[in-house]
Amino acid sequence: MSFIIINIVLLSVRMSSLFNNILVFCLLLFGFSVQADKEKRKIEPIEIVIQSNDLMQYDKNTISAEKGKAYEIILKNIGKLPKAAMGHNLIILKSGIDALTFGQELITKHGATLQNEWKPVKGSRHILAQTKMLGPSEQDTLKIKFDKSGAYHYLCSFPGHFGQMRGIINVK
Ligand SMILES: [Cu+2]
Repeated sequence: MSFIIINIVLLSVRMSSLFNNILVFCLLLFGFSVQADKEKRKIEPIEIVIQSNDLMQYDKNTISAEKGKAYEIILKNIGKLPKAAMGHNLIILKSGIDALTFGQELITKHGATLQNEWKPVKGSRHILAQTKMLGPSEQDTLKIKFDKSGAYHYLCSFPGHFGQMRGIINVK
């Protein structure tokens, strides 16, 4: 009889130590997932959506950003007109480059042509990042990090659009 009792006690001790192990394991797992969550949050890029439309407009002309953070800047063309008539892109210039001046020199100096969809192929030293030329309902994403503070101008390089399709990203 006492042998059975001892056995039961031993079994329950074993069970409780097994339970403890499971508990510790669960706590560790929870700890790891919290940590992983934190790290994921840290590296997740900040999303900025800019829309372009058939009225030759961006929906944002001023954007604030922070130095050193990762951004995903998404251009969405919500227009309906064909690309050949009302295409839009987003060209972010390097800090200190003026969008109006760059826009005026797109064709004469920076190599934008109908054949290359108005991409300023000779102006790359002035450009930080650029999307492709978008037709109706298309979108393109720029993954970008600003490594110094300042004003970064942006514009659309479709002929004549830079007059109103431009803006500034203020990075601090
Ligand atoms: Cu445009």
